[in-house]
Amino acid sequence: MSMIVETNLLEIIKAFPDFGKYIGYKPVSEGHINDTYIVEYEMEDGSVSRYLLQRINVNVFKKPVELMENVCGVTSFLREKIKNNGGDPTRETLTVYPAKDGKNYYMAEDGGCWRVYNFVDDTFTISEITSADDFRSAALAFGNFTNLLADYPIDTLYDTIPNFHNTPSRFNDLKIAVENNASGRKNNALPEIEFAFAREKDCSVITDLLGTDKIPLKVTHNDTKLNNVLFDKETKKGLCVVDLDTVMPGSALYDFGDSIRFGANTAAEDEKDLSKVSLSLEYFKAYVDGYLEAAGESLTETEIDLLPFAAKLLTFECGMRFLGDYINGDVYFKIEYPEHNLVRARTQFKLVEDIEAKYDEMKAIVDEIKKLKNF
Ligand code: GN1
Ligand code: MG
Repeated sequence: MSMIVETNLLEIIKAFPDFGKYIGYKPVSEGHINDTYIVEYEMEDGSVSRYLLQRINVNVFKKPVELMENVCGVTSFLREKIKNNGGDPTRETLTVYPAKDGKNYYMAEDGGCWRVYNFVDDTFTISEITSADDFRSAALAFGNFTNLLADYPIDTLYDTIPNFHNTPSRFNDLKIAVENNASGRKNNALPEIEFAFAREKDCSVITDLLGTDKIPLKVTHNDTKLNNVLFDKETKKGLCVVDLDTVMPGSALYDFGDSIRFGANTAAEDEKDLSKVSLSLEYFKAYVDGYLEAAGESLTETEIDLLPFAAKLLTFECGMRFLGDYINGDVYFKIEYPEHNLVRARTQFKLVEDIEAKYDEMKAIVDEIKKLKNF
C-alpha cells in the first residue's frame, strides 16, 4: 500500500466520528468492487470497537449519494422489522454511521466516496461451501431478507446500476465489447465468445416476464454471493445479509440464481482446473429447500418452476460480464493477474455446461421439494 493511500485514509477516518481512541486499520481483501478496511478504536473500558470503512467504487456506482439513500432507507426499515420480531437490530442488519458533517457518506477531495458501517462482531463468512447445512442456512438468510423487504416502498428505490441483471442488455454489452476489442485480446477468447453467442435465446426468458403476475418485481439483493452473509459464530446460522449496494427492484430469481452460481459450484469462482468445476446437486437441493422454506410462500408457480433456469442464466450472465471485462481491458472487476477475468469467465461457462447436463435432475429436485412443501 502506498504512502499516499495511507495518508489519505487517516484523513478519511478523521472525517467520521471519533468512536474511541483510534488504534489503526487493516484492509479486507474480499469483494471485486469496493475497497474495505476495518478501523479499530479503544473504548474507555479498554475494549476494542471495530467499524467498517468502505470506499464506494464510483466507476461502478455512478451515483453514490442515491446509493447511500437506498442503503439507509433499507437498513432503517430492516432495523424496525427486526426489532418488532424480537431480533437484535445491531447484529442482524448493517448500521450506517454518518460522517461528522452529518451526511451518510463522505466525499473526499479526490472524488472518492466513503462510508462507515458497524462491524458485526462474532461472525464469520464462508467463501466455499463444505456442508449442505451451511448453504441451506444462507438460503434462509437471503430468503428472509426478501421477505422482510416485501412491503418496502419499491418506488422509492433508485436503480444503483441500471439494467444490472438485464441479461439481454448484458449480452448486448458483450457484443459491443467484442466489436470494439479495446484490449486487443479478443482472439484469446474465441471459444468463450462462441459459447456465449450460441445462447442468446436464453437471455430474455426472465426479463420478458418481469413485472407481470408471473414474475413480479420485488425488492431484491442482486448480489447474493455466499460471502455476503455473515454467519453467527455461536449458532453457526446466517445472521446478517451485507453488501447492500445493489438492493434494487428485481426478480427473486436473480437472487436465487446468483446464489447457486457461487455456492453450489464445487470449485472456486476463478478455478483454473475446469475438471473441478461442476454443480453440486446436493448443495442445489439444500438451497432450494432453504429458499422455499423462507420465501416460498411469496413465489409464484412460474418462479418456482424457473429456479433451475435461473441458476443457469445468472451463471451465464456473470460469465458474459467477466468475458466482456476481459475484452474491454479489465475496467470493471478487480483482478489479481492479467488473465483473471478470462479464467473467471471460463469457470462460469463450464458451470453453465454442467447445469445444462444436469437440468432434468435439477427440475426433479425442485418438483420433489415443491410437493413436499405443498406449493
Ligand atoms: C461483484 O462486489 P462483489 O464481489 O460482492 C459484482 C457482482 C458479481 C460478483 C462476481 C456491483 O460482487 O455482480 O456477481 O462480483 N458486483 C457488482 O463475483 O458488479
Ligand atoms: Mg458486491
